[in-house]
Amino acid sequence: MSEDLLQAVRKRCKKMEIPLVGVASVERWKDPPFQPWMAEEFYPQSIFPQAKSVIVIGLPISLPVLETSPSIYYRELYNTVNSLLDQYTYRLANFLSDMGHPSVFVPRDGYFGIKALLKNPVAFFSHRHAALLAGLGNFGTNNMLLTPQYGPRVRFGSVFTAAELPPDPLQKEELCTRCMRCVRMCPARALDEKDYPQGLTDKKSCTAHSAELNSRGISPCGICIKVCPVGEDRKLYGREDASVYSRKDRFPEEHGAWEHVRRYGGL
Ligand code: B12
Ligand code: SF4
Ligand code: SF4
Repeated sequence: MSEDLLQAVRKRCKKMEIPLVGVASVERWKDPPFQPWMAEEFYPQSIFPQAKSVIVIGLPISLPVLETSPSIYYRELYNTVNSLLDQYTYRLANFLSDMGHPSVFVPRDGYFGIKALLKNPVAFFSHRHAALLAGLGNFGTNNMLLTPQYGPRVRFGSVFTAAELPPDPLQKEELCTRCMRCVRMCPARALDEKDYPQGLTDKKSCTAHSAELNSRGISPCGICIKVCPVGEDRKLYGREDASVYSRKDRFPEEHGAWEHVRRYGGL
């Protein structure tokens, strides 16, 4: 186990302003924390047989931008974060490979547009499960991985590496408060009240809603991550009171700003 190498990776991530970094040993996929789990062909060592560790990074989705969703503003942020995730994980993989540890990045999504998702809404690797096993958070009723720092408002990217890095401890405290805001506010009724993985997102309804927004240039939706009360980021933006989304009478300035943004840039 190389503690020094891990420190070098962390230093590199800090230089790139990556706030969340976690490490999982690939053995963790064989000893899942809950059932049902994914098929073995989705494990990192099945995709990259040299893999010994997975490094997962997380970049935040700024709450005030997400609050304008559905909008071109959130879409642009989503694209920016996606591009950074791919660039950072690509660079981290090369950083490790250059030091003699064969490594590869995994794209943050991995599908050929919404049509491919409508055909089969599953990718070859799950970053949510990787982030869970790297100790970055745990699952919420909205099927997203919640983190203490940003709740579900974080996107993940992963690096498979042959280096044996010391793994991070799993997040012990359950973060989801089961408030059911995500379930109530979902415009496609794609979520139910059961905990993950008993209650799974209705991928068809969510994807169909996303396809409709995409045809107007204002996907993704993201309401289920916007309304979640978990995350330190809510304090930073003065958003502890979640009634802000339903009470236009009490928050006219905020609603005015979101409506303004939504009027521009889409179809
Ligand atoms: C396909 C996809 C979608 C689809 C399908 C959604 C879904 N819930 O799977 C659509 C378009 C609908 C979608 C929507 C959204 N997505 Co999306 N999506 C993905 C993507 C590309 C692949 C997910 C995947 O297929 N993983 C692989 C399979 C193996 O895992 P799985 O589907 O989770 O589940 C398997 C196992 O867990 C197991 N399993 C689990 N439970 C059960 C139960 C039973 C009975 C059985 C038999 C098996 C089983 O079998 C499943 C199938 O093999 C990932 C990126 C990635 N590559 O990880 C992002 C990702 C999951 N999405 C993300 C986000 C943020 C969203 C949205 C909020 C949109 C947005 N950006 O604003 C919504 C939220 C929807 C929701 N609440 O679930 C983030 C999540 C971040 C986080 N904090 O968790 C990800 C990780 C992207 C990223 N790089 O950060 N998404
Ligand atoms: S992204 Fe939108 S449609 Fe999909 S589950 Fe979340 S709230 Fe529902
Ligand atoms: S909105 Fe509430 S129920 Fe949904 S994931 Fe967040 S804490 Fe859990």
